[in-house]
Amino acid sequence: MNRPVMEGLRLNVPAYVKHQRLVAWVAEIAALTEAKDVYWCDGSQEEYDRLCQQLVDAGTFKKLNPVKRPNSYLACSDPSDVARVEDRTFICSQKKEDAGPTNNWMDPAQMRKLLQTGQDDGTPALFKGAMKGRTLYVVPFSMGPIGSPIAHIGVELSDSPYVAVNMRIMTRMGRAVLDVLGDDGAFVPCVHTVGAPLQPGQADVKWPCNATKYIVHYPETREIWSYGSGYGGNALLGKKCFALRIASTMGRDQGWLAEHMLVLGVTSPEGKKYHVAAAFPSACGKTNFAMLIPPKSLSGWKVTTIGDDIAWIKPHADGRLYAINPEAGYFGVAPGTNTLTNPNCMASLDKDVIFTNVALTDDGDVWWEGMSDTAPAHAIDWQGKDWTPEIAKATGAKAAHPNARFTVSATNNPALDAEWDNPAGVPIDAFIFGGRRSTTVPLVTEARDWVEGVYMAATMGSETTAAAAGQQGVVRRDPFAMLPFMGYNMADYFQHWLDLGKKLQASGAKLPKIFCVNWFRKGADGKFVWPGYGDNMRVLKWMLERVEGQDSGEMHAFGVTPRYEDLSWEGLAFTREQFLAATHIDKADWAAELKLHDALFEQLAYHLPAELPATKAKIAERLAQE
Ligand code: SAT
Ligand code: MN
Repeated sequence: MNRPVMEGLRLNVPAYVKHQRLVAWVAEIAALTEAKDVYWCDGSQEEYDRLCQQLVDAGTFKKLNPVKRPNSYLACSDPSDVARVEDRTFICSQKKEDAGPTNNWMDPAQMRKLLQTGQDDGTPALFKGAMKGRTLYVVPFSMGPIGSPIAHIGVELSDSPYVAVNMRIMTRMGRAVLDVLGDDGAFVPCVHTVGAPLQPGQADVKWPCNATKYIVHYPETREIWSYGSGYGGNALLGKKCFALRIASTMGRDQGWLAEHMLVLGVTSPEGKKYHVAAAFPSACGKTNFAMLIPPKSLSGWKVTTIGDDIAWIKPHADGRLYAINPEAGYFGVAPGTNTLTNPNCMASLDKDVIFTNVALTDDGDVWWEGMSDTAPAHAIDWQGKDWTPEIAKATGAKAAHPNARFTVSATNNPALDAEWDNPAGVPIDAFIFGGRRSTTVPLVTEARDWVEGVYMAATMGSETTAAAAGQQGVVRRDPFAMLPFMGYNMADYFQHWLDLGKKLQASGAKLPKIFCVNWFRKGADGKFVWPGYGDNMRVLKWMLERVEGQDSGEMHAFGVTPRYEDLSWEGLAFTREQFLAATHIDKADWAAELKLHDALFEQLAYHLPAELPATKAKIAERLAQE
């Protein structure tokens, strides 16, 4: 089947590939992008090692000291390509209203001209010739256990070997996926280019990318086209693009949920197992929470990880919601991670890791801010410059970029849940929604019912982080922690959650409880009031007691909160005053907060479910009476 597409280009289709539509599509993209050649990833260890060596030879990867960090690499990106680009991310539905006011939208016909076919004024399409001088990697991947009825398959065509090796860690990738696809299986086509074609004789750079970036989704045809970036969620298209934006539209159409949630298992001292799904915005501690180690005084409790970023959640015949982690690895934030904040994560990073944008130490290992109390006396920072604590003090230079990441297989995690790979998923007992808020939002609140829970999740706010390009630390509404990841109209998504709740309730099932948390409140001294990390187990334990029907806590304007005596304080010096600082509800702050909810509802007026403003009115009324 090695038929030439263009002069000199062969498709190199392996004999095991039986899917003619896939082959035809690869041929079409290879012709459009004028790739130098085509390579089909089989997902083997041998292939991974070979591609990593190739990246070392190209200068993209630095192999780390094999004694200190076996089989691990460091990549440093172009300084302009360090995070997701939300303002360059588009949902190109046929109708603008279906993308909704929280997404960038362009007419799909217009976008196709811009990316694929060329514009009316003769401007060539961005993808035309975009892979010149580069290999096109065919990366077949499964989101979810291979062959699982809940899993879905994608194929990413990328000119980045960095993407190919990261995809091998982050997804189930390779030949086994094509075997499941057979000769006519459905897959989500994902096209990715760094947008840096090479002319004959032109030397490559370490991190090719383009100042122009487009991260484009066509929800109706379930296609992804990504141009110009090689970083994270912009380029590893199985993650945010497929598993959240495209999957959320699949979930809307098919009656399930694709959520920006970690999923954890928690086992009580009595041996009862619960499962909790928790939504937090990017870089707000999902990985830490999913790998939590309880404090000594609660050591009878055990937390295990099912997923750290994304959950696909489907209603089961038994009336409950079951969740799987569609991913197979973690793409987590390195800075701030250490043996105290997340020992399980640190242990996961002992070997077989790809680090991106952390610092290189003189002994060939990695370092990042917050990894240890004492910084190395000298390192090479993520931009390749000399770094010392003195330089940092004088210039503020960071050794690692604040959005520096590690890519590591889930199987490296010592706290991995035994069920993490179960194709049936795990039944969810509680949902948690949390933002990063220095003020206003109390430590934990339980919604009175599903509708109030949806209200709390829909109106959630969070301070922006380095995970996305743009200003940091500003509060924005981030409904369900899905603002950057919604594949359709946000108001329709709220309706989808309400409908699902109604449907489950009608079946007589016990709905998961919904909680809202804030680990990030600060005191007058500017320091976090709540210790967080392992001590979050104290809050989690209270939630599970509530799931068990315990009458602990008190009702207030938004729902139920624990009293001081409702949490276990053994082993932690945390006074009533501190508890009050973490939990108090300030009327004036909340009056201002509710105005922001109004502003959100105004923005989302089209199709906004009437239940939400009605819930707001009730909350405002209760608040006034308090
Ligand atoms: O770059 S990613 O989108 O994968 C990370 C994140 O923002 O959560
Ligand atoms: Mn995320």
